[in-house]
Amino acid sequence: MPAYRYPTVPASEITPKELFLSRRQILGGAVALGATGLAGPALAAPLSAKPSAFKVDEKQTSLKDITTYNNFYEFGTDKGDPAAYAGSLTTRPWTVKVDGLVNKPGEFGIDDLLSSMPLEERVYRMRCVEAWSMVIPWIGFPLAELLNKVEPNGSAKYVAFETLQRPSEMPGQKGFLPVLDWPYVEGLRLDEAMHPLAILAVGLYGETLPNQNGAPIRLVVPWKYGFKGIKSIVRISLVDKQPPTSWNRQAANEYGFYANVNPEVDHPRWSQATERRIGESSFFGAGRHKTLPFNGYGDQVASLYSGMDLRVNY
Ligand SMILES: Nc1nc2c(c(=O)[nH]1)N[C@H]1C(S)=C(S)[C@@H](COP(=O)(O)O)O[C@H]1N2
Ligand SMILES: [Mo]
Repeated sequence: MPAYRYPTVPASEITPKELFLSRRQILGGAVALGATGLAGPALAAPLSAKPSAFKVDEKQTSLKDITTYNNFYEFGTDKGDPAAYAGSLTTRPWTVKVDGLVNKPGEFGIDDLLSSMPLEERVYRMRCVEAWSMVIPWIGFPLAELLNKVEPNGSAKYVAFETLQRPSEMPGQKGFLPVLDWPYVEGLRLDEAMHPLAILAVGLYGETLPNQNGAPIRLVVPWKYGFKGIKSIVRISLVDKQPPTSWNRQAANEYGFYANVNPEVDHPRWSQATERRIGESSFFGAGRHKTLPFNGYGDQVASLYSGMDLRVNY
């Protein structure tokens, strides 16, 4: 594996999308020709989607930042690792198995999902538990659309998600001392999963999802910390008990099952009151954004948690 890193670019440099896309194509072409031998981002294909009313009115993070500053530990723990190493992930053929407490379990091919699901653009804030954030124009469809197809039965209470396990293409899964137990797993309560804001994303910025962002299909739950947004999903199971989740298993006192964005509950090692918006400058704390309860989606989701003590059920 070449120790390739994206060159550091000053935060002040803003690359217009077209220019950046053509650079990706040049990079992709170089990889195809074997000229460099570097793993690079996969070539993206255009994906059309209806605009939607789910759209935050804030400056969108650049495509370059969204695709070069990532958390995807299957490819390494540095922010640049996924962009450097995920290019070789094979994302076709790809099926998502949906099973468990349902009347009609099924396996869904990714291209069938892309052509049959109502694709919408959703411009959401994303707030990582590490106190940085982005604004991302996703393309996706409501998770509820897929769950309704399989008809959860009366005993289904939670939804469990699982990422691909393929150490031959995911160098982070081969480690001698793995950071996480693989495969990466996540979960939602069924009513959270059915909420219209919860989507399965298959693209961003008008194109199919770059591998480093969780190709070909990943979860986006904008009112929760970013680690709930499990990438490269191969299985979704309806279950009756709260399923284990990767970061909670790794450090239960630091990462809860619910993980709703909450500026009043600090991480044991840092404050969650503010966040650094990627692509914006901030010197000694100036220029940081205030973190909003439920990441700003409280009007839409707070009722899911009425009666729950969110300081306990973090
Ligand atoms: N399978 C898997 N999914 C994952 C992760 C991961 O390491 N593996 N990281 C999570 C974390 S911590 C964050 S913040 C988001 C980052 O998504 P992005 O790289 O598309 O911004 O993906 C989440 N999904
Ligand atoms: Mo994160």
